[in-house]
Order: sequence, then C-alpha cells, then structure tokens
Amino acid sequence: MSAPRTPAAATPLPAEWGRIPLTVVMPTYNEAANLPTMAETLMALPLEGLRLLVVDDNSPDGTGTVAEQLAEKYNEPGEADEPGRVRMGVLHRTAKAGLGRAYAAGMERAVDEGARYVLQMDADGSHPADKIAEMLGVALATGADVVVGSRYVPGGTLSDAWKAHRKLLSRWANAYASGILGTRVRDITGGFNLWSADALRRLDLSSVDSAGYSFQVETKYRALRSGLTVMEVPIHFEDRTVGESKMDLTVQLESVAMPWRLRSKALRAARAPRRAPGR
Ligand SMILES: Nc1nc2c(ncn2[C@@H]2O[C@H](COP(=O)(O)OP(=O)(O)OP(=O)(O)O)[C@@H](O)[C@H]2O)c(=O)[nH]1
Ligand SMILES: [Mg+2]
Repeated sequence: MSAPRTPAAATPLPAEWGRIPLTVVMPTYNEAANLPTMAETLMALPLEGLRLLVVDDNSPDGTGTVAEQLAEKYNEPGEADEPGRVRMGVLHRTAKAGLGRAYAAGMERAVDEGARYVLQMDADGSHPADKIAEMLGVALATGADVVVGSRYVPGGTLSDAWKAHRKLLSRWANAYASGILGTRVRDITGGFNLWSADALRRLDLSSVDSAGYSFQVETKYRALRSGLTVMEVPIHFEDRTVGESKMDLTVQLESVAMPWRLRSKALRAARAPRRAPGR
C-alpha cells in the first residue's frame, strides 16, 4: 500500500525577506463581520514586515469603528505617532466612491508611508492569505514588478460554491478584457495582486480612470504598457460566506466599457505625432 500523500510544506522565506515592508491594502464597505478574522489571519502570518491598511468608505455597518478597534488591539502603544511603523492603519473616506478609488487612495498612502511592496486583498475571505509569502518570494526572486494571484493559470482553482454559470461568466470576463486589450495575463480581472512600490510610482495611481472593479484591469494593462514585468502564481479563490457582494450594475457597465476605452486611448497615443526634441 502506498503512503498517504501530504501536501508539500511551503518553503519559508529567508528571514530578511520576511522583514521587508509590505502593506496589505484592503478596501472595505460593510465588512464588519469579516474584518476581525481577516486581521487576525494576516497578523498571525510569519511576515514581520507585513502591515494592514484598511480603506473604509464610511460603511453604514460600522466597519470603520471595528477597524479602529482592531488597530488598537494590534498596534503597540505609541506606534500610532509613526504611521509607517504601525501594524494596522485605517484610512477613512467620507462616502462610497468605488473599489478603484479606494485602492488608488490606499495604495498611494502605503507607498508614501514606506512600503516596498503593496498587496491588494478583498476583505471577504476570498483571497488566500497563506499565498502572500510565496507571492513576495516570487517578486523578490525574479524581480517581477507585479505578481498576480491567479485563478486561471494551471493549479489555480475556483470555489466549489460557484455554480457553472458563474465560473463561465468569470472566465468570459477575463477573456473579454484580455482579448480586447491583447494581453496574455490569464487573470486580468483578479483582485489579489502584489505590486512593487517602484511599479506603483511609475503607474501614477492618481491618473487611473476606473472608479470600480475595472481598476484591476486598467492597472495591469498600464503596467504591461509601461514595460513592467507581470507574473502569475496559482491561487484557490473562495466564495464569500459572510456579507454581501458590492458588485452593482454601474460597476458592471464600467467593466464592460473600460477595455474599449483603454484600447482607444492607447491607439490615440500611438497615432499622436511625436514631438521633436527641444520643441
Ligand atoms: N472602500 C470600498 N470598498 C469596496 C467598495 N466596493 C467594494 N469594496 C470592497 O472590495 C472588496 C471586493 O468586493 P466584493 O463585493 O467582495 O466583490 P466581489 O468579490 O467581486 O463579489 P463577491 O464575489 O460577491 O464577493 C470587498 O472587500 C468590499 O468590501 C467601495 O466602493 N469602497
Ligand atoms: Mg468578494
């Protein structure tokens, strides 16, 4: 009889890599029931340099207050005076302005406060926290500017809770955006992405057009066009079990239109006459 198979233990990162300042930026809107578990999971990771920055759009369910209480729990007294050192910070925004706007503000803040890497992560438990070390390791070992936690490279999987039509829709949305934009990123719509701070500075987040979920597509497309290296590592994507999706019709329409807008913008830029030097 053959021995039972055990999953290979993940290779730990070299200790100095684990100390590299990495900020997880987590946008929240009505995630009060999910946030304590998310924070606990992240704070328990063997990554000394990891910080969490919650970006809350004044959630009616009090997520902002929950986030402040958690920050108090996880921060050492006195750390709050030095924003770049705290283990957990909260960026409060006045009203719901979309996932893309929340990310742009949070990622800019993270870079300003000294992060060398910034990770985008949802607050609903869909993204696997135990993959963060691997994604950081890939970025550091290969020099990649962006590491995508990908559902659609070999080894990537989707929650069994997703019905066939939802899986198909997600695949179709990826193929749609990638096809229009001519990119080879398999999970261009994915929201679990690690960015180097240098890449984010080159991207100029303040000029990103997307207010909603198309932020994910726009930022990856911009990265590719500016010659940044994008790599993908497989992840398992879980379905949210608590709380509600924030995906509404406006957000969906923006996501349908955005690839076309990005493509025509790129074509216009390519056709624009180049200025001669010195003019
Ligand atoms: N700050 C902020 N966060 C948002 C906004 N819209 C969505 N979010 C957050 O962005 C993350 C992703 O949103 P979800 O509603 O889970 O979107 P989704 O993953 O496409 O949908 P589900 O699969 O149904 O969960 C969650 O952490 C949300 O709380 C927003 O307008 N502002
Ligand atoms: Mg979700």
